[in-house]
Amino acid sequence: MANCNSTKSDELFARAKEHIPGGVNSPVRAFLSVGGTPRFIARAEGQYMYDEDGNCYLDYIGSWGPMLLGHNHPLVAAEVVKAANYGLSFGAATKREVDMAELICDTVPWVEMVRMVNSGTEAVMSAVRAARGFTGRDKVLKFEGCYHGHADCMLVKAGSGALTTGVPDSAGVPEGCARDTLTAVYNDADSVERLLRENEGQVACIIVEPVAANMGVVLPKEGFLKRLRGLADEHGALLIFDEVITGFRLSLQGAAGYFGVRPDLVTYGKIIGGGMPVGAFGGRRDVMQVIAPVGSVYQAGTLSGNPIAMAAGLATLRWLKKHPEIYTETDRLGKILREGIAELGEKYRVPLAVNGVGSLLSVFFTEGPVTDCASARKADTEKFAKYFHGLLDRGIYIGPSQFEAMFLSAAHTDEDIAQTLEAVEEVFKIIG
Ligand code: HOZ
Repeated sequence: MANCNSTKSDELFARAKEHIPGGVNSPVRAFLSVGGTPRFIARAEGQYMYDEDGNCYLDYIGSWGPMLLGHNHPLVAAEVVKAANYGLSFGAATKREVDMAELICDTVPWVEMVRMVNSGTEAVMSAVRAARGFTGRDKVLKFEGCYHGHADCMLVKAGSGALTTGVPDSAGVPEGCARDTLTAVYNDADSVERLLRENEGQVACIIVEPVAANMGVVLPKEGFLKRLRGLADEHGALLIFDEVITGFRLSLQGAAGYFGVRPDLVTYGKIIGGGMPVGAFGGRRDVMQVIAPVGSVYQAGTLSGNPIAMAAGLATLRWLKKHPEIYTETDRLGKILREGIAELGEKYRVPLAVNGVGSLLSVFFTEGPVTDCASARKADTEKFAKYFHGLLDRGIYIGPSQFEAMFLSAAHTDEDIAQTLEAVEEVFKIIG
């Protein structure tokens, strides 16, 4: 038990709770569903994070996705410092924004135009508005357990922190807003078809995480995404892939490239900002041209295309383009980890469903299979809490919720995976 001392984190958490709701600036961080004190992080390097008490953690959160290159990558950090020397924000057009738009559009052929924003939430909110403006329709169709940020119309049967904290339908969302959000069952295209028929001519878009990663990781069944493409076309709705997590993570062309299904619009965040606050939405030229100042769908932002964020994002994406082997390598390590955990589950009779693809994975404490939100919710969250703390005490840092993903990075090594499996074995011996 290397990492039990949390004196400074305890003190900081007590102070934080006085002036920050729940002591955190994003709910899952509060450790509510696993109990205990959130660790206050002082610095991070490569695959490691260090807290205020000096504990070192092998990190599998990676800032919830952005740190695919590992923490504080020297090339990214150098570009940020270089950019900072020239000014932090201009509120005016810059060359880096053009470079970023060209880089994204050159890499992802179905993204013909792109608009930068400041977060994944903003990207989704704007993409949905664009879809509504383009189609002249109000309703949006999402999936139970998918999380698309915290815009009002997306906080209906939502995943991530909303699921963890038990408020998938948030208070404060006007009834009228929620009424225009239809929710289907992930991996059940028939449920989508039914809703489209019942709301014929009214659905502006189907929005989906092509790999769901906010009810834990849930993979699309064979043919599911293709069927969504067909249904969207058939019913005149746009298909939006929320690739805030999967974009540039599953492949350079994200999940759309990985599964070979083209959306009309795509949302990005996380990796494209290399750790700085960024989001983006893009896609078909005819759809994107509804956005102001060309079209009549308004969207704007003082810090959009911020030069420091663009510098970090460009450095990250350029590195990924130069090192495409990262995708096969993280996939290889992910597979060893997934298979290793599944074997240990069998050995110690811990009922498990291990889902994953590429550098994303989740361990559900249920017999499984986990294919949608209902089956994810069957997981034993108390067992997860014990597992989480067992790993944390052994210096392994995973998301403090059954319904979040584990993220691998280019910095993780075979030794790290072996160390993690040793820790998992020790914990399974106790909780099995
Ligand atoms: N919504 C994020 C997980 N899917 C958590 C963000 C955070 O706490 O930083």
